[in-house]
Amino acid sequence: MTRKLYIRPIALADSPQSEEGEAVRLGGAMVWASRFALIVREEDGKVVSRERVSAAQMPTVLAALPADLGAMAETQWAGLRKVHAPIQCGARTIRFEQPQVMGILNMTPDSFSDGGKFLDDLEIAAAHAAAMLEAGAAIIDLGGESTRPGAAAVWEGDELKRVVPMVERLAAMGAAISVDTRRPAVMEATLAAGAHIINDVSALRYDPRSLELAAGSGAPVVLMHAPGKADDLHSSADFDDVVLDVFDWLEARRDACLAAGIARERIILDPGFGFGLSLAQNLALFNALPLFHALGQPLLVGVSRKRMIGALSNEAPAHQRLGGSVALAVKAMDAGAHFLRVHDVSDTVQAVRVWRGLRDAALTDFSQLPI
Ligand code: 7PJ
Repeated sequence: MTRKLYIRPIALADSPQSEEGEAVRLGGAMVWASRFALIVREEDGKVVSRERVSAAQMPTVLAALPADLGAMAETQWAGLRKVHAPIQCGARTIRFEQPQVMGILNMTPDSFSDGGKFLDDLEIAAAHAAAMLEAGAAIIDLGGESTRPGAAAVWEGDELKRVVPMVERLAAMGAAISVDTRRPAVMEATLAAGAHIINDVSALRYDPRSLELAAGSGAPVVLMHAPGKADDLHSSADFDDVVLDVFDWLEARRDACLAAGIARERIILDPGFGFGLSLAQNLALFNALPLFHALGQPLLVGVSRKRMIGALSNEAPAHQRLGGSVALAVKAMDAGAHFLRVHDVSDTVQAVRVWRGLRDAALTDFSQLPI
């Protein structure tokens, strides 16, 4: 790695009328930023400089950078301001100007928060999915393999048996469907059965055939960061700087996917909360979410009921983490996240609607601001 530069938004606003003067819109979301940290780090991973730059100053500052950093900076500056084209999931169009809720449907015996509930009864699972759609979920994320720490790997045949019939049911309901899987055979079978999006917590690393399959399928893909090898998603990593290392990692995976023929408009990125990260690392990464817009892709955040919430709330068990999940969903929206992957759809959709109402008001009423 050579010297690298990062543009991290540090002053966010709810409208372009920021008190700091000019603000730019992040990732086409209802989120603006008026001030940025320009961070440079050397090949050895050490950050060597940080400079604050306002949105208004940015073009001048970028033009004055040395050539090696200048090109990187221009790419990130364009990435931060990129408006993402909608994605098509069958008859449904998913747009990015407001946060979209992805409802989790686990067909697993051992998921940490709802394991076993839906496995044996397709009717109960289908009713739960229908309720999530009714409550306003834009996408149903169907999983047949638990990726919680210590979960046993499932046999591919079992995973197929768990998810394919459910995909057929969801497709018949007209749902937009993503499938949370690391296996190309499961990707292929579920896409054939009517699924639309591949959600791979190994970012298409678990099986080398996944890249080719995903490229050939034309389906949008969610690439999630997980440290370590693709078959041990919870091994902890030795980061120089968790935020910048995850950024570089996602950028490299995105570029590997582009090289394999996956279209840029079909790549969604996810920092991978909870996977191999300490509480401090999860929190640092979460606070740095706005930086990830610089990659120029839609962002997905999955923190629902995760352990970091328990760790901050007297070890509340998974089913008592709604308040923390909604608090983090709101923070993710403030950071411009495009997708929220959640268990509690109706509560999260309500939070999205209230958040959206506040943003609409901020965009239309400037009468209280100083001139
Ligand atoms: C995530 C996921 C996540 C994406 C899981 C759990 C563990 N996919 N699959 N992002 N987490 N894209 O739900 O707690 O954070 S499984």
